[in-house]
Amino acid sequence: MSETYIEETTEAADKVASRLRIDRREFMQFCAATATTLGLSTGAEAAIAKAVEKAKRPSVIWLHFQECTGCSESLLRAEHPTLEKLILDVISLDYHETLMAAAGHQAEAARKSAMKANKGKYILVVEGAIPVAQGGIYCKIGGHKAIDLLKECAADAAAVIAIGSCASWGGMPSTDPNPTGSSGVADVLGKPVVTIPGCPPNPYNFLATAVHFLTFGKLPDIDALGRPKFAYGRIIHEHCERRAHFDAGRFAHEFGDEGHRKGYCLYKLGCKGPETYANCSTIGFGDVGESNWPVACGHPCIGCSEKGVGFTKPIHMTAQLKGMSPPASYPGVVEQQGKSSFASAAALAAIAGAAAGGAAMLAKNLGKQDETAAQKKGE
Ligand code: FSX
Ligand code: SF4
Ligand code: F3S
Repeated sequence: MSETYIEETTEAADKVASRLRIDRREFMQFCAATATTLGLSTGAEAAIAKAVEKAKRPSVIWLHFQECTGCSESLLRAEHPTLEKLILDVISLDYHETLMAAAGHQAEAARKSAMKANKGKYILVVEGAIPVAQGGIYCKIGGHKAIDLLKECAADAAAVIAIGSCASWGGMPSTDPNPTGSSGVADVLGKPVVTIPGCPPNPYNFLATAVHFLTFGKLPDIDALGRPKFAYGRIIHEHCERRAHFDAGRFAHEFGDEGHRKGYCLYKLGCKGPETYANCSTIGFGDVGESNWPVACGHPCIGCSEKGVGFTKPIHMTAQLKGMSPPASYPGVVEQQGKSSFASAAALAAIAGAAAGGAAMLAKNLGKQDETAAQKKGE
């Protein structure tokens, strides 16, 4: 990095820091964390700092439908005032029903004028599911049905972002029998949109998406479900701090039992980490340091961000294992000596034949656990 580049970055960071009345170091930490969240290479934080300093804040129209406002709450918690300041600095939040001072006709006028002034350029953020049953009569705002309001606002938007599981695929309100026909934004609009699922989603995933738009003039790469790959490219289980226990076959079997108190893997309590794509295990929540996410707090992941898992599968049903890779490249954390069960022998044979990969190692571990339980009972 050249000296001029460093000077320019420092100057940009100083400007933003004084604009937001925060510490420059705090701002640069944010830029570095965002660059890391986005999976960008070293030096990208400088580009982000400059973009935040220079770019005209994109106008954001934020709609609320069937939801609990947890998505907005998670973005604006008092625990992370820096995040709140940055969000409101990075975007120009021109319409947001729960945050704006205006009400009634004034609020409607604010929405219309922001849409007109930024036609084709504003970002539409949708929080909450859209009820489509019986012509969409179950949710109305300012006299408009949610379904109509969504279509009207989406027509002239530069990009549409569905924040939270409700807007992404129906989420909690779409739970069977779904009497109001709660649906996700993409289904209602009939075209793909960027989705940031989670109930609530991690605020940094939204902010990193907005910063990407600001820095590179486009939204980040997404997968087939519209999820930014930087955040939803891998399953939670791959980076879980309890993963070593899973690999070694050490599980909690009941809340409060010895395994639970020792921090063992929560798979047998129904953890959906092995079938949920999200970065909860790597970035955590709440800006209070590491290990602040459901599994670290002792509760199995319920797969709140994954369609077909969260609010669909019973919480204590064991997860379907996806993308399992055997820990063949490193030794087991605690290998039992001597006895081997039929399951572990079969699994080892399968590994030797390189046939069943992760599933085989899993069978070995689950077999070992059962064997340990049997030994304890003196069988
Ligand atoms: Fe709530 Fe948002 Fe859940 Fe839904 O988050 S936290 S019910 S995803 O739309 O407000
Ligand atoms: Fe972590 Fe859950 Fe995977 Fe166990 S099953 S390692 S608790 S994500
Ligand atoms: Fe949700 Fe599981 Fe993350 S419950 S917040 S996807 S750990």
